Amino acid sequence: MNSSTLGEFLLGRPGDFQYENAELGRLLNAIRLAGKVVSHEIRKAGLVDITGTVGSTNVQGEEQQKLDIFANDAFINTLTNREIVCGIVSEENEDIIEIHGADNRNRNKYVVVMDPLDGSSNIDANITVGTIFGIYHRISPIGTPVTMEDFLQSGNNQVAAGFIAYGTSTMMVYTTGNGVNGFTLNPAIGTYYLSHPNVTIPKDGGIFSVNEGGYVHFPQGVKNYIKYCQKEEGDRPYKGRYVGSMVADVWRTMLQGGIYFYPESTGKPHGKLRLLYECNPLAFLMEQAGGKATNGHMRIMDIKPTDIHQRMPFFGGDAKMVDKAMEFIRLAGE
Ligand code: AHM
Ligand code: MG
Repeated sequence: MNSSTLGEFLLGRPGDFQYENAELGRLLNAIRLAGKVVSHEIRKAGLVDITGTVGSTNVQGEEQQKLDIFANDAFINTLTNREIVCGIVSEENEDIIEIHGADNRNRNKYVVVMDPLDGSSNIDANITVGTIFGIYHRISPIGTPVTMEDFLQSGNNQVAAGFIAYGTSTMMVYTTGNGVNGFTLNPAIGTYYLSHPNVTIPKDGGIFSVNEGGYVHFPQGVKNYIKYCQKEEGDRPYKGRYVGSMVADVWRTMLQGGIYFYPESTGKPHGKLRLLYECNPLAFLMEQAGGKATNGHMRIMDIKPTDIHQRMPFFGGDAKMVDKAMEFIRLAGE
């Protein structure tokens, strides 16, 4: 096994970053640190009764925090303190979080979009949850306040993206556009080790992953595709797997192949997943692992966002399987 740590790996790949290497390295360092803090807190869930709702008190009489708020604060504080980021969009905050910098001169170059704790409703059942992040170079001039346009960039402009999964182990998986690498945290010493170099989605994984509970509300093309996956023919029926934590479903897809999708439905005309901080970062990873990510019609990363919390249907995974799903959608005329 390669024993490279995440820190060594970042230092050893100076060509990885389109922009200032040292700064982006520092930014990824901030994210890996916040990930350790959140991981530590999540590992206590159930032990110290920390999964309660905001406002409740624990046995010591201290106010409890929901873990997604804890994670949000941990990432915002860590990113703010490092003086690299001029703004953050988080699933937990309605508005842009502006970071002016210690001297109040808006000198920082990057913006971060994040879902600090995706799938948090799964925590009580001891199921994997994750932090998803995307990093962009700001568009507005340095020295001016961050603007909405800095965040409404298409996923193509991401300079790095990834996730931290808090599962059976804690992992950080990221890309800077030069492939996907995964690092596993050794909790005893607090260090991430390279455990999954150059992740590539296997072809013909034969797994489909969707919340079939929504079947009756899906568009006809999606229904037809699900029937195709279930049909006894050739290498089908495919196996069905659905965790309900996007990070876990996407990571399994990247390791074992297949397709993960969250389509639109009658109740959710744009699906559920958020374009900026769920779809785009995971689409970047999918593509960098040799797969594909679309909204059923076009590449996720080509979409120009119109709203920071915009929702988007998502079909990601093995390119052949995503193409097949899109073919069914096209044939149904949707
Ligand atoms: P969240 O950001 O509120 O946690 O919602 C996103 C999650 C994804 O991780 C997951 O794929 C999806 O919601 C599951 O939704 P559903 O329960 O509708 O299948
Ligand atoms: Mg989410």
